[in-house]
Amino acid sequence: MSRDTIYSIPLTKVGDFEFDDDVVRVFPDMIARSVPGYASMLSVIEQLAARFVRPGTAVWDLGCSLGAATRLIRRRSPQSAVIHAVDNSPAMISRLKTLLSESTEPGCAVQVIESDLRSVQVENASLVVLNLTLQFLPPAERSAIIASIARGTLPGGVLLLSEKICFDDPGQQSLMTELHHDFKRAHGYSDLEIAQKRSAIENRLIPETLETHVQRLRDAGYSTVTPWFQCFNFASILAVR
Ligand code: GEK
Repeated sequence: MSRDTIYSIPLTKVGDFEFDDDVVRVFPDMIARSVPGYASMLSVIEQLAARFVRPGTAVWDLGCSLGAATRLIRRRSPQSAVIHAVDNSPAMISRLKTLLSESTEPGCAVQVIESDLRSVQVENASLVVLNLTLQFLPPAERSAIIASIARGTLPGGVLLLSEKICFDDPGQQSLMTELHHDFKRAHGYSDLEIAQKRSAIENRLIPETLETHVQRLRDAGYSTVTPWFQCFNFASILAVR
């Protein structure tokens, strides 16, 4: 796995973060060293697939990147299920197609779709995964996106939503931000890398509070909405239709 050194040298101007070829090359290392609890999120997604994906239904992995979740779900799903793996980054999709074509693991069908997730119609879903993706969509559009996903989800189907979150309380916000930065330092990022990545991503990734996410899921018609994981300013919620 290639090591992420993208922000290790001083840049005269830090541009907005893009999911391009440079990021794709280091993505597994970048996300593992940047998101506290990423491995736990994936492991629970695999567990959910075993429980919730039913024969003949669809799984939607929206913002699938390199298919870390898709590849785990595939293992645990019935052969007659189909996974729709959606991402709007051509670089991510191209690499995912290569990874899947090289895989010899048995599993259900995977349809890889290069598209903005707002242009796909989720349907027949027993499991929908938004693992660290909604945070990149404009906040004003998030309720419509979640409502549309809920309409395409079968009764008893689930949505797994993981997000970077923020806090109303300024003390909590600054403590969680500092603890997240400590996490990144402990995983080998320098202060320069942390600062430059922060300015690259601040216009692209807009966190909301956990309460905002929970309320939106309830409003969309999910019957049970339960945060199941939080580490510092990252959280994951399970919502049952
Ligand atoms: C994982 N889920 O490894 N439509 C489709 N994809 C999008 C959109 C959009 N509008 N906006 C952003 N993306 C993955 C990790 S990464 C999280 C998800 C991160 C895609 C974007 O191209 C990228 O691949 C992904 O969402 C977010 O479990 O990098 O912090």
